[in-house]
Formats: sequence, structure tokens, C-alpha cells
Amino acid sequence: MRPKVLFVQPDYYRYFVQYLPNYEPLVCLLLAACVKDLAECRVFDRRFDSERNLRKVIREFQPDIVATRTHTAGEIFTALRIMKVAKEEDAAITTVIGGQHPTLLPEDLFASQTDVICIGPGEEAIREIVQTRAEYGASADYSGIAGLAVRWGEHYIFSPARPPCSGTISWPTIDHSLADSYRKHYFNTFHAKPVGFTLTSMGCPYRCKFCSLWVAARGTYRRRSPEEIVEDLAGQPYDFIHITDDNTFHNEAHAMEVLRLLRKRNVKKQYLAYARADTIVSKPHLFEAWKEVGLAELVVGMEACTDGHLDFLNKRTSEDENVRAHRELERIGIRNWAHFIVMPDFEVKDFDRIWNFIEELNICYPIFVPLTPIPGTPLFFEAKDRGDLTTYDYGFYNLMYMTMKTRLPKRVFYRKMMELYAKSSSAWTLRKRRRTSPTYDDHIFRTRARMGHRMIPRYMMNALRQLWHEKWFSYDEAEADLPPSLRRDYKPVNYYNAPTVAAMELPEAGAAEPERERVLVGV
Ligand code: B12
Ligand code: SF4
Repeated sequence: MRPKVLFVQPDYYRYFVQYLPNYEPLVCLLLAACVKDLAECRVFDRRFDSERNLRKVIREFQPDIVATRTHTAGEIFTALRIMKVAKEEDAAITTVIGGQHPTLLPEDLFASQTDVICIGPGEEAIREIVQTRAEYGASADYSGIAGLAVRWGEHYIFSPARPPCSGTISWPTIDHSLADSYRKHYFNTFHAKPVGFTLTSMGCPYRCKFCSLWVAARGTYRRRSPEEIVEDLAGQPYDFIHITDDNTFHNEAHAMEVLRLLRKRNVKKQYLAYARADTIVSKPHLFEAWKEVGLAELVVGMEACTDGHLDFLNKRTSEDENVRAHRELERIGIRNWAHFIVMPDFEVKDFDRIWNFIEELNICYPIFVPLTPIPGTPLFFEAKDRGDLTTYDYGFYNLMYMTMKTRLPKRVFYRKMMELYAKSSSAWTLRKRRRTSPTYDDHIFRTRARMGHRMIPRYMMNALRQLWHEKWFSYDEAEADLPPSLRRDYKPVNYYNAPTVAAMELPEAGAAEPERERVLVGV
């Protein structure tokens, strides 16, 4: 009989403020597609369904494997809860977890309810896990499968690494109907309609200091074939698609080929994608052409408005490129979701400088992100070693809160950050942008402003909770209960995370890496 696999998208963790678009659980659907010939699959979206129903589904469906994931660091707690529920319902279920946090810091998932942790890409790993479970049943030994940490009594065994390689990857066709029972929840408020999402490439050749993507991708850049991408985009049950690659337009020839096929097939959809400022400046023709096939918006990591901060962030762009990139997008008619990093060393004048920059360029949709040492990245280990971390609850590590020491008192820091949001969505700004920006969209601007107003009280409550946590938290008393990566004795020795940026200078893309010895680590 074919094994049964229940893929569970975990619920948001506390301190997360719900204001983003809700998308299909792509990873669950992708992994289900990877094993569709081997197993009977179901998808449970815990974001929109209760724990009671999860228990009910487990009892009815009787899965052999419950597979879940984390999106942000905080979700290690909700994912652990899901695996606990699975084990409580049936101890013979094999629990499997993957995602960026388990990849970079698998030790944080060591717990009696976690059987298998996937470190790195999951497409092949999940197939081998399902095959092994089908062959050997509940007592299967998964430690022969590469890229896993496998529970072994009271310990975990690390199998040889399965690092990703640069080059072409191929995804099977996704069966979107597996998530049909939650379809009404998949809605993007900005666009007032459901929006699809997919990836055309993964990883990035750059090494920005704040970014976790190249760390998790081990410095590689992988992309799907143009034919497969166009098939995917055309087959999506949505007419607006968010292409959430890390760096979509890095390879011009590839981007042009996708464009050619989109035109040939006459695919008429709209897209939101990501691009670097220097790519926009150096290849405006690419974006002009993509605009014609439906590229409506870009997330542009502008990050800073001074060359000093850009250099510190290792962004490899300049203030001038940011200025020119925005002007190009305005000329072409592509909306710019310009992202700015709010640095811990900001003084009042730095907040003002960012606002002046936005005003001067007339940017309609800026987003402000506090510099976050994403767990498992070199920046995280540096901050931890220097004693710069102030927050020891991973629930706050979701790019919305400042979890490090700041030069300004944190209350002032948060107030200034909120002012940036308030100013960028005020009635005065609305009137100015409407008059002067060719990419102004009334619905999006007003929705962003409305959501901001709805979000701010909840956000400020969470920020106050964070200040409370920072004031009263005793590291010495709580250390033993923290996830291992937050403890003093944690050493980033695993093959994915690395203590410094220099240590991440990896072998040639695609070159084989030495196999790791199996190591035993206590639970
Ligand atoms: C798409 C996306 C979103 C979508 C989510 C859509 C959805 N329904 O999942 C949207 C735009 C809504 C979103 C929102 C947010 N996101 Co987001 N998002 C991404 C993005 C760009 C891609 C993730 C993805 O789906 N990748 C495609 C899959 C196929 O790749 P993968 O996740 O790496 O999974 C592979 C392996 O890890 C493994 N694997 C993964 N899970 C499992 C499970 C099993 C069982 C197995 C075997 C293997 C396995 O196999 C997969 C295939 O190889 C990543 C950046 C990135 N490139 O990873 C950020 C990213 C994950 N997001 C991030 C953040 C912070 C957020 C927000 C908190 C932002 C905010 N402040 O609001 C919110 C929170 C959302 C939430 N809690 O659910 C951070 C997380 C940082 C961290 N480690 O804590 C990331 C890494 C971006 C970043 N560095 O800035 N996001
Ligand atoms: S260019 Fe973007 S995806 Fe690439 S390393 Fe920098 S921030 Fe990360």
C-alpha cells in the first residue's frame, strides 16, 4: 500500500502582525508534487485551520508521515507543536521538518517529537524519506539519506551533506487543488484579489551582510528552465503572480528567453518580482520589455541612502544607482516597493535623511525593515558574540522588530520608524504622489495606508512586549530553556551555517563538497 503523507503549513507565531498577503503553501504543494507517484498526499494549512481539526484529520487520514516546515525563526515553536500533536495522535507517525531555520540551525528542532530534519533542498530528500518509510515502516532508518539530521534514541545523527549546486533545477507540476479547501483565504489585500506565487530561481550570487538567502543557498544560484517557468506561470489559477525569487533578473539571457516564451504563448498575466537597483540601471531595456508582458511591480532592495551604509551592508550598489533605478522604474511605469533597512546605529538625523530621500524621489510605496540578525547567518553570530543581541525570543526575529542594541533609546527608535510609515501614507503624501508619480495607484496607496493604521496599535503592543522582555529577561536564568543556537556554548559547526562572511567563501559553484562524518549530538 502507498504511504500517506500529510503536509502541514504551520500557523504564524506570536508577535507576527498579519498584514501581508496570504499565499498558497507553496512548499507543501511542491513537496507533495515531488512524491505524488509514491504516496497519497494531503495538505493542511494550520494558518487557517484549528489544532482540533488537525487532530481530526490525522485520525481520519492516518498518515505515515507528517511533514512540516518553518518560514521564519519563530515558527520553530509552532512547527514543534504540530509534530507533538502528530506524535500524540499516533506515535508511529514519522515527523519530518525542513525550511531555512532547520537548514541553518537544525539543533533548534531537536526534540522528542522530531524524527527527521531536512537540511538543505527537500525535493529529492522527501522522495527518499517516503521510499524508505514505504519499505521499512515505522522503524525505518533514515540516516542513510543525505542532507538529514535523524533522531537516534536520545541523539541525532547527521548524514552526509546535500548542498545545493548552481545550475538548472526542475520542479514537477504542482497540483494546486490540494489546497482548494483553503482557497478563499488566499487573498492579497493590496490587489483586492487572490494572487499566486512561484519561484523561477533560487539563491543569489551576491553576499549582502544582512541577508540569509545566499547563506541558506550556500552561495549558489539555481534556476528553472524557461519552458518550465512559462508552463508554471500559464497554468497558475491566478492572473496576478508574485515571483518571489531572491534575484529574478540576474541572468539577462534567461530572463529574455522567459519573456520570449511568454509572448509566444500569449500569456496575459501581471507579475510582481524582485530586482537589484544596479540591474535596473544597467538593463533598463529588460524591464521595458517585461513591462509589456505584465511586470507591474518590483521589490527593490534599496536598503540605504548613503554609500557608507550600503558599503557596510556589502550591497555593492550606490546611492546614485538607487536614485537612477527609481527614476527608470517611474519612466517605465513599474511600481517600486523600495525596501529600506533601519540600522541600529541610526540617530534622528538618519531617519530624517531616509525620509528626505523618499520625498525627493517621490517614492510611493516604501517599506522599512529593522536590520535583523537572521538566526544562522554570519551577522547573527557576529552580533551574538559581540553581545549586541537584546532579544532572546525568536518570535521577534521576523524583520519587523529591532532585536539588537540601538544608539537611540528603543522607544524613540520605534517612534521614528512609525513616523516613517505615517509620513509615507499621510493624506499630504497621497495628494503629492497622485499629482506627480506616474506609478501612483490609488487603491494600493490607500490600502497600504489603511493596513498601516490597523497594524500600528498591534505592532506597538508587541514592541512594548519586546521592551518588557528586554528589561526583565535574565539570560543567566533562562539560558538552559532557550533554543540551542541562542545559548552561549552553541558553536556554528554545522555545514550550512558559518561564523563569518569570509568563512562562507565557498568552493566554485557546483564543485563537490567533502562528505561530513556522521556525528552524534545529544537531544
Ligand atoms: C515566498 C516568501 C514569502 C511569502 C510566503 C508565502 C507562503 N505561503 O509561504 C510571503 C510574501 C507571504 C512572505 C511573508 C513573510 N516572510 Co517570507 N519569504 C518568502 C521567500 C521569498 C521564499 C520562500 C519559499 O517559499 N521558497 C521556496 C521553497 C521551495 O524554498 P525553501 O523555503 O528554501 O524550501 C526548500 C528547503 O528549505 C526544503 N524544505 C522547506 N520546507 C521543507 C519541509 C520538509 C518536510 C522538507 C523535507 C524540506 C523542506 O525544501 C524546499 C525545496 O528545496 C523567502 C526567501 C527565500 N528565498 O527563502 C522569504 C523568507 C522565508 N521570508 C522571511 C520573512 C521574515 C517573512 C515575513 C516575516 C516578513 C514580514 N516581516 O512580514 C513574512 C512572514 C510570513 C509567515 N510567517 O508565513 C524571511 C525569513 C527569515 C528567517 N529565517 O527568519 C525569508 C528567508 C526572507 C528574508 N531573508 O528576508 N514570505
Ligand atoms: S542581492 Fe538580495 S538576495 Fe542577493 S544577497 Fe543581496 S539581499 Fe540577498
